[in-house]
Amino acid sequence: MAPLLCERSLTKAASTVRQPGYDRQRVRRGIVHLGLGAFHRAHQALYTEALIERGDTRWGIVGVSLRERRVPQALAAQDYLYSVTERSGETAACRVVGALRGALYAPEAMDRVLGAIADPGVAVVSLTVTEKGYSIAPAGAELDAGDPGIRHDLMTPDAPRTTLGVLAAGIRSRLAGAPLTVVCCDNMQANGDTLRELLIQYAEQFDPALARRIGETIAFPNTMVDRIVPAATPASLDAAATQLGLHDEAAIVCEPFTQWVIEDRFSGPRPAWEDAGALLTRNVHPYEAMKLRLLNGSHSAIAYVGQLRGRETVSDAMGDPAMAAFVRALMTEDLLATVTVPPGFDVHSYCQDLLVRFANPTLAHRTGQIATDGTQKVPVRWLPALRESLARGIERPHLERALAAWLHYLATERSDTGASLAVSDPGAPALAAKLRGASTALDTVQAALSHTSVFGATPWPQAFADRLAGHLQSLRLHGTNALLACPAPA
Ligand code: CS2
Repeated sequence: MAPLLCERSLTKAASTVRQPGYDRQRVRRGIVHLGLGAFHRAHQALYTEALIERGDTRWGIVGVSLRERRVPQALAAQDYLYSVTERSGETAACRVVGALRGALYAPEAMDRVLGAIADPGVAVVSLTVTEKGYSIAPAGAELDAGDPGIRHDLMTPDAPRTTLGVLAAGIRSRLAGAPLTVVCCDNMQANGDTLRELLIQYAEQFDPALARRIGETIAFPNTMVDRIVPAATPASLDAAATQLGLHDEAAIVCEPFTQWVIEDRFSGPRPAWEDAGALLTRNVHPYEAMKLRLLNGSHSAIAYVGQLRGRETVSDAMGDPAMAAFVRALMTEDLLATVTVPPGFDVHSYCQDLLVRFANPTLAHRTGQIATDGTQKVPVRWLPALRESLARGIERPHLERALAAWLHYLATERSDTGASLAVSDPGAPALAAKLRGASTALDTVQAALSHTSVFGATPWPQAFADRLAGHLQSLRLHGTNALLACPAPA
């Protein structure tokens, strides 16, 4: 096997690999990042890497993993170095990233995590902890008071285990005068505003002065982040090792595309991420809604319909003509009609580009990965578009089909051919139990729509429920071919 990637082995990397062109020892710690998954390492960390390359050594990153031991452990063994390989068609570009200056596994290093957040040299805490990492009741921006992690943290706020608990405890031990900006980079609506609300709601329950301080002194800019970064697999690690010439346990393979739009609302110093290609703007909302609906909304449809049709990856799904036609119509007719396009933005090319990105065969982005946590994702990606449309008396036939596919997926956990599907979503069992407790298609739909933590408390129109029931019934009788109105897949 090739040697392991680390400072000493860098000289043995393939000559085509780009390496950090700066002295890593001079890089100070200026950012704490919670959620050390592949997305952060292939997205925000690369924007920061570009600034360090330009000579701004203030923004080294301390990465924190709240749940997963494997990644921080692998990174520590590699001097916090890892590689990113961008792949599309025949081209692959591999680089080694040096911006990480530490990687902590929070359950075993909580003092150091809180110390890092409290460090006055740190001016930014950023997050990618996924939608379910915020202890949020998905239908609104409310703290889920029943979340066992939150209940635990409220009993012992200085020994927290949730994202909100860790953030609050870190901020509590920070000097009151040291400015801080918290940059949420997860796929939620108004992600910064939402996180601010949740953190205040949490802190109010044990330290009202802290809640006030969070509300008055800390900035929470909204952001839109975009890059398709599939979870690593043995095959992607092999592909990366071939490019790198070294063995890398934390290697990432992703698409070349990347985009970051950040609301220009910081408290204290900030990295000049615009110099690395980010867009700093006064209003992120149009970008965020556009991306959440067109990209993530289509992705979720690809995931559930794809799982039912036995399509393992997004590119397999896009190679299925019936699905490709369905996804195009869903995106460019139903979802696009609900989006307010940012001024001067060419949304039609954006959609075409999305379809090309989805078809990228070298990524092997698993539909099963995107299908996770639907009870958190669907309320963000589909339901606002549906609500707004129905309120104006407009039907969204493709989106309604996608929703029926999700309910069928949850209720049956079986593909069209009867293969069992692994549903991974902590919120799913409660909803699935209600779906399975109903008998007719209409009863099943009514049971779903009355699950208020996902579908909200405002009633949905009866005609909408009837249409959903019709789709669910055809799924039950004839599978997704009937739903997509197409001949049997090859
Ligand atoms: C995907 C996203 O897993 C998912 O739910 O829709 O991770 C998606 O790949 C990114 O948001 C792309 O920017």
